[in-house]
Amino acid sequence: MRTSIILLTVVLVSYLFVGCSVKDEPMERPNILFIMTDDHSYQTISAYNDELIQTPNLDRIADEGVIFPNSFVGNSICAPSRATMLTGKHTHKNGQINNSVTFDGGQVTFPKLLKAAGYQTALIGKWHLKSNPTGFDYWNILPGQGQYYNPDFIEMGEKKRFEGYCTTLTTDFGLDWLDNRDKEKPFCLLLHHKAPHRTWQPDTLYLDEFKDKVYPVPANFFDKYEGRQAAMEQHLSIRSSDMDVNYDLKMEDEKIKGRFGNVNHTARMNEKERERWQAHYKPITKDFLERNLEGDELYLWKYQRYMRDYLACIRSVDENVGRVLDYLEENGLAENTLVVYTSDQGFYMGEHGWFDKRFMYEQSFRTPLLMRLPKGYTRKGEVFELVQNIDYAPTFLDLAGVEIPKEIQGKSMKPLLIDNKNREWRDAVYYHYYEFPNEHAVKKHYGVRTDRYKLIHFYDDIDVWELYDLEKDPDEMNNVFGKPEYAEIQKNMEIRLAELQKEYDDNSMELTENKN
Ligand code: SGN
Ligand code: CA
Repeated sequence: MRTSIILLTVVLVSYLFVGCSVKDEPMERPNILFIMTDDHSYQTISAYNDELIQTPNLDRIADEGVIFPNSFVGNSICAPSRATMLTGKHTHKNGQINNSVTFDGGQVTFPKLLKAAGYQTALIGKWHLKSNPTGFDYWNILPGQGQYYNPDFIEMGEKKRFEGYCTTLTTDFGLDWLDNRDKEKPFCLLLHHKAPHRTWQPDTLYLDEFKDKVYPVPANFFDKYEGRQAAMEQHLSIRSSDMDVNYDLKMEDEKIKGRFGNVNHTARMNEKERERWQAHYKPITKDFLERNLEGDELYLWKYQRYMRDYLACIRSVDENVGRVLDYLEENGLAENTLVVYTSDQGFYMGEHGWFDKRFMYEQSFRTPLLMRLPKGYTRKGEVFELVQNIDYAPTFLDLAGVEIPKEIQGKSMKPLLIDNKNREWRDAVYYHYYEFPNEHAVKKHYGVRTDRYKLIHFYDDIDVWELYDLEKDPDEMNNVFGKPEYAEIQKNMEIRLAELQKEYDDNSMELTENKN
């Protein structure tokens, strides 16, 4: 009797133990839903910063999962960033150094490897890589930059126009695909939005919601760029005609001479949309003409208009992310799906007086990254490690149990997602931007960032170094390169930069440098 009780206890305890440990194991082959927007700044997600807009649905991902305050890109512009996330390699390795070249779709990408491993793969929305997508069972993409209103989509090679607003349509197509997928297989869906890309055209339903909002002006809006030549010579200023009153801010009147002629913003709209648009913008245009603003007053007016349009675009993004999260919950997919939300890069919301991206300064080097984790991944809250868009591909492969190819330069974030224990991680991230000379005139540059310091070298038609102490100078106003008190730090950062260029095998500055 006693022996059988002991035996029974042993069996029970081991059953419980095994049962528990199985339950706690990170789940294998989770679904992957990779949502990416275009030019969405972390400053305009309330989980990061709640001073500009409330984004309850994006926050849901962070609240139920993790948020990365130190998430970066390797080259802050669209096509390069997309090629990086597909290949897990910096742009000098995947060839997509700027927006102009065509992506080599013959390369190894994570969708191809997932597909080969039995995942169903789909890409819906913005693509921008010129060559046709490879590695997807299904694709339905926007041509080029895409259109906000009644946009064209190219579905598996066939172009068709659709009625509706781009962010909503992209989501509709994503939900349709989820509904009709082969439910026997895990899925990997890339849902990639056009919004909130320039020229920030909101759903006409949400225009008025932001009309009377007044946004705080960044402390360095009137930056004079002292000691920062490349920052001085850019063309991404709200305080100049770089941001055009007609083209960007939608003031249409024969008295307003835009840089690109008088652009008709309602060309693709249906009658209802056009009516709502006119009802919103006409009184604003009238008021603008009457006030005859100049100088700083004009710049501040432009900033407020820019913010309102941009944030109204985010309003739709947030609502549509909510629709997808609801779908996952209603269809029993919340527990076995990794949900990732990110942007192809960050964006300036008036910091330094700017819009756009490209620079290695914080607002455009950083990109939002939120994840809701599948069952068994118990990490919660902020993950402070320095992560980068080279890390997405290896992370997805690792979660799916697929071997990570040696050529991939990123690191799997899987260990960071398992629990709240500290893990070994990298101490620095690398950056290299090439698109010069081009629109916005941001010089070529490369650099390194640690948790506290950033070293940048602007090159090509310029030879300027910058060093920032991000703890003392988070707004990057004070270039301390060459200052004696930073000599030691500068030396260490130079060494770290050379090490990273060796590690990532980057000598592309020599290849691309304009020698004339
Ligand atoms: C367009 C925009 C630029 C923007 C680039 C790259 N001009 O050319 O402002 O920097 O795209 O953006 S626009 O007049 O067409 O709006 S990216 O995100 O696609 O790389
Ligand atoms: Ca972009």
